[in-house]
Amino acid sequence: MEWWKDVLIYQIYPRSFQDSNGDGIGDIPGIISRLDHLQELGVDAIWLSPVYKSPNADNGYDISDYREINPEYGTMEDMEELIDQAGRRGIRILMDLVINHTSTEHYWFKESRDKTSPYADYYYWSPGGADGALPNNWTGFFGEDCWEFDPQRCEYYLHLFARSQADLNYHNPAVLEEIKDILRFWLDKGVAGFRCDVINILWKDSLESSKKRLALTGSEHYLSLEGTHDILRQLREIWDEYGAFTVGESVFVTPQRARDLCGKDRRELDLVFSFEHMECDQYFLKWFKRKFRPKIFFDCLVKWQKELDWNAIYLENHDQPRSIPRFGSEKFWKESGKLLATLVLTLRGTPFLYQGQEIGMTNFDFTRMRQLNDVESKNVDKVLRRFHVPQKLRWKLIAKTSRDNARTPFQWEGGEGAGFTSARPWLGINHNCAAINLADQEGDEDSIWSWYKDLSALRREREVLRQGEFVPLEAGRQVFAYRRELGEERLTVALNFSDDPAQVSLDGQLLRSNYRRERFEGILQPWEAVILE
Ligand code: TEU
Ligand code: CA
Repeated sequence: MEWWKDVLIYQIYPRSFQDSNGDGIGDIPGIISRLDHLQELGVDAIWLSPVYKSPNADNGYDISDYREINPEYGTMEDMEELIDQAGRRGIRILMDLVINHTSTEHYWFKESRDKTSPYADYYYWSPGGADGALPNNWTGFFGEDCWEFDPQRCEYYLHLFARSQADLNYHNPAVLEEIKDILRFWLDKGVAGFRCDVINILWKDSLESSKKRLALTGSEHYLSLEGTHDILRQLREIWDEYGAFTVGESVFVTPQRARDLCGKDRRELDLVFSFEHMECDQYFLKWFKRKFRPKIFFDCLVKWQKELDWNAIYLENHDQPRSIPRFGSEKFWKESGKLLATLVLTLRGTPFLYQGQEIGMTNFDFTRMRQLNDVESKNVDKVLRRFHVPQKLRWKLIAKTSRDNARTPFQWEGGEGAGFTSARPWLGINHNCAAINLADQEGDEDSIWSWYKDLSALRREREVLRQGEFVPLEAGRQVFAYRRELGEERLTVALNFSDDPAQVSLDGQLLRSNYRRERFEGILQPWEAVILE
């Protein structure tokens, strides 16, 4: 059995986890000081969002040096200390591998501005049309043009994300060699693997214009192409040498595309994050929210459980709003927080928790654009403004969907600074930290935190929860029920995604209920989660 099928993984967004030196910014020594918390939760591996040197246009997803630590976060010694200290607790470190693009502050890019430099072809450059037209009609992920003119080289460069994130040109074999060296550099330091950022768009087959689409015009020239698979097969050789684990973030992924990446016969990556279940409360684009319908969500989860042998299970990350207001209920905050915990920790696959999820953190309570930091939110605001969308409506769309919802500082304590910092935090702390914080939940057996710890321990104890087959029982308008089966062992999970009670006909002895009841007689209370043996 591969080790990564047996573990619980926890994502840290370093900027918002723990500040150790009073500058309002989370850092690596801060993470080290909180390793006990992770150990208590039963975390086996940390996915660390980028800590490399970066001008932070996209908070580290714009890397200017892959072999340096962002000084705001600490030093390379701190990083080595983290790998070491985590290792002593049996916690592995996974780095974020962002290799579709680099920051325009990276020296490769600076060199690349000179056509005679050996780095000239490290990026996609194009002179554009005769009349100053852009090289093609593609559109980017962050709602802006994806070409930027560079006055020094007098050409445009491609950037599918922010304008300071230039796409690397893998048609130049030297680029892949650089990446291989970087992988070795980190694997030699003892990291256990990588979360691979937008990994299915590395290869662009041509820069031709294409059919206009509502979003991502041009994507047929880079989505999940053979060239990308070829790159991954080459990187796999290094990963295999070190026994490294990889989980890919792949955009517009279908079950087939996922199997092409991590099917047993292909094994280019070990796992992929799918997005379909995160899109069931939207029309086409995430900015156009629609009412959350549990049935669509359940059907989607069942579909992926069936289509793939092994899934990455998650409900939150640094790009998504928090899960309780989204899939649960703020009115039944505690109950629904525990219910979502039950879902993540009892589906078949490798569970990923995102910092703050274990205490039921909710979305930001900002009221103005000015309070936001996220480059994507800011760009989208600009685009909407261009289309004369009134300010109120712009804010409504952005507030619900902004990535900053998940990026507010961790709420360790109730007081000012929330135990996160003694200074002014880089991004506002939610005022509900007086009510939602770890310190309070630690002393409370009935808290969301205690429930996470309990279920994480149960999962560790019961092999059926880790390795068992998934058998769907009910995916209705309210209730999601399924069984996990391993040999003679059977556990049934029933979840009521509703403010109203629900009746189910399931048998078995009650093992857990988030209503702390003694017996279960077939009625699920609002947002009740039960596990039956
Ligand atoms: O995300 C890629 C991605 O698909 C999301 O950014 C998504 O497109 C976005 O939220 C728009 O809805 C990865 C990282 O997770 C993200 O933080 C980075 O900004 C992005 O890549 C660029 O590196
Ligand atoms: Ca700091």
